[in-house]
Amino acid sequence: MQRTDTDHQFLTRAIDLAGRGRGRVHPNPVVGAVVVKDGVVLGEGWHAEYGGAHAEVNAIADCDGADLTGATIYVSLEPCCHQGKTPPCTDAILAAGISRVVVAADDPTIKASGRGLGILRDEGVTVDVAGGELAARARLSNQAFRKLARTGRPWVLFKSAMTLDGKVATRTGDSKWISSDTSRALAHRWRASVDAVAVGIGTALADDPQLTARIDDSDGPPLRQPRRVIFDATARLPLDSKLVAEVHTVPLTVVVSRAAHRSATDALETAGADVIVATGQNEPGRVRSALDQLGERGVAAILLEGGPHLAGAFLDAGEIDEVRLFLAPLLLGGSKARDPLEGEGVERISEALRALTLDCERVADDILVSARLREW
Ligand code: AOF
Ligand code: ZN
Repeated sequence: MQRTDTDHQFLTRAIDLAGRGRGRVHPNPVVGAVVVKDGVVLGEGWHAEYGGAHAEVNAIADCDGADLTGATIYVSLEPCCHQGKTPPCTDAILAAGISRVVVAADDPTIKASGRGLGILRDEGVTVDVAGGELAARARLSNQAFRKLARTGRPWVLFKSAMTLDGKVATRTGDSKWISSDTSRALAHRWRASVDAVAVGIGTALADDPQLTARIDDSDGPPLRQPRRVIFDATARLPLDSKLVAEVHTVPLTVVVSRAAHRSATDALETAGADVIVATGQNEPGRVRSALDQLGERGVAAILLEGGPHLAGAFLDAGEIDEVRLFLAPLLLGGSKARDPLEGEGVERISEALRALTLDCERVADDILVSARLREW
């Protein structure tokens, strides 16, 4: 594309505006748009509510009926051309008489992926697609949406809290608490930002957790509650667990294997749980099968909280997309103290999964290390 400083500036603005929809449009993408004519911004918009008007439509409406002939619209995602919950944005752009469309990222959904841009070009609109850093930024803002669109499986964020010697529990299994209150409150915010929180049955039996998003901030708005997902091959989750007790307040999915007894899965279903039968020859295969079925249920982002056995199976399956690890200033020692990731692992360093990015920040007494493993 013919890049100018102004293109860069307005496209950056569109990507910034997209962020205003974060947390409100999920699992749809965050999208922002800016309409510019003769170097003057006439309108700005973003996708603000799930099922609501798209960014382009809002930006055009914000122009208050100004003559948009010769105007350019900058959009962080390629415009849709399908009739979904709202009419196609390509129609709105053409109807407004806009002459040029500048796009940051592609939309990988089957019904989009270049079609809207083709329609616009056929109608004589100049279409420019950004590359480089702006395109990457726009793609990063919609990782869950993109992975679900491309693979049918949700994007997975693995979170763990470990000691300086890399342990997540003592040799007796004690793990309360490794990270600071502040770190744990942050993790509760992450829960509120995903569609599902997943743990293995070992963790569910040991801790009897609720897995809801809770923060001691009575002034703030109520947190969005993710579905709880328990990987429980033989359906051992007790009917009197807190997870089952709250099933009518927050949805609960139990992932079992074919080895689970029908009587146990029936009892869970009768109690109100959603039961998924994961198929596959081994644990990584069953993880992928479960993710396929969760994707079909519209789950786009999962926070994986362990334990080590389940997290290892996710890693072996190649299904961890990002990790966030709290490093706490503790040392446990002990060869039987637990590591964050079990499973098979790799044989050679040359086969190791290498993070694409690595960042760290101080959170109270802990250090938070974040790494992106895959980009979509
Ligand atoms: C755009 N601009 O602001 C957004 C787009 O069900 P709907 O009608 O809301 O359509 C959702 C799909 O539209 C979504 O999966 C994605 O492909 C695209 N999102 N497209 O042109 C926007 N939010
Ligand atoms: Zn649209």
